[in-house]
Amino acid sequence: MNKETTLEDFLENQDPEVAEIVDAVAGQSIPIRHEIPHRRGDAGTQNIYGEDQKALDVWVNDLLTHKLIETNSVYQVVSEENPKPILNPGGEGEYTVAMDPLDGSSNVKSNNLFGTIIGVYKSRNPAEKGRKQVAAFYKLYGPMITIVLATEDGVYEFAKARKTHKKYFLINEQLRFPEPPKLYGVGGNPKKWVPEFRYFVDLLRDRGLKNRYGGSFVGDFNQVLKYGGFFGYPALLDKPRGKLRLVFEGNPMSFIAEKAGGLGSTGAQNILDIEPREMDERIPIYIGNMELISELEKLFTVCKDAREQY
Ligand code: P6P
Repeated sequence: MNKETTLEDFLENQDPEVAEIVDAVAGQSIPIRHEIPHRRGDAGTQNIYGEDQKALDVWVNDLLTHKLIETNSVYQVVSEENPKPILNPGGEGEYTVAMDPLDGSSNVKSNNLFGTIIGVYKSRNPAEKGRKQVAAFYKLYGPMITIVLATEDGVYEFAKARKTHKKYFLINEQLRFPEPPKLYGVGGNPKKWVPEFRYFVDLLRDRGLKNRYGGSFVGDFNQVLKYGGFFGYPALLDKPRGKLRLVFEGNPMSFIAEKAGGLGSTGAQNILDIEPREMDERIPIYIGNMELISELEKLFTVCKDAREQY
């Protein structure tokens, strides 16, 4: 595919409904970018996790939900910012979209990276296993606005062009986590990491991987995808399920990771194989180069077995 391929060109070869869904989100980049300076504060409301919502969280959530339902390909939108699924009023559509409309919204205050995470399912079940996704993508608001899109046949990256608000062009295709891994980023208070995880992070540092953590999953994942390495929001001593959400964050990003030759794991199992028990389920997330994630899983297993001996 030549480098001047546009997102529209690429989507012509995809499932038409998936294309409509990607296009609905891609087309809102400029309105969202322009709205950011004017919605920097709190909304005065809370999401389903009881977390204070930013004004931009609510605005972007409402905008993208409306644009997605408007396509008539989408039967329902499940969002981190909505207490229940938003259904297509006409009962149209065979697809479910799971989204974190503004991942990393606390970074708006500091003007750091944030973005939108989307998982696409050809199903009317709002809580399918992540492996049932047919596509997943994220939009990253950085120096460039980019879309990283995973379909069945690989991971593609598009950059927002200077012209119309819908025009993006292909800048990377068949993205894979580079080897050797160069970066690691880990959330949570290190004092609350379990000992074996602290040992693993020390291993990464001793091997010369550089610490890069920016406070948004979408931004921290993107740099691991580009430089190779590891991102984790781990189980914590006081929060054994960690912070990040299975349906809205773990599943889409693990689908992308797997299509890029990597792995998303809870430390005990592949995230894509988890049967969601509730929409707001949190899980520990370890994601990045396959070898590193597998090494951590083995370390956790050895420590668990050792504990169970005595
Ligand atoms: P902390 C953003 O709020 C988020 O959900 C993820 O995007 C990010 O990885 C994590 O939480 C950051 O959490 O505890 O570092 O603020």
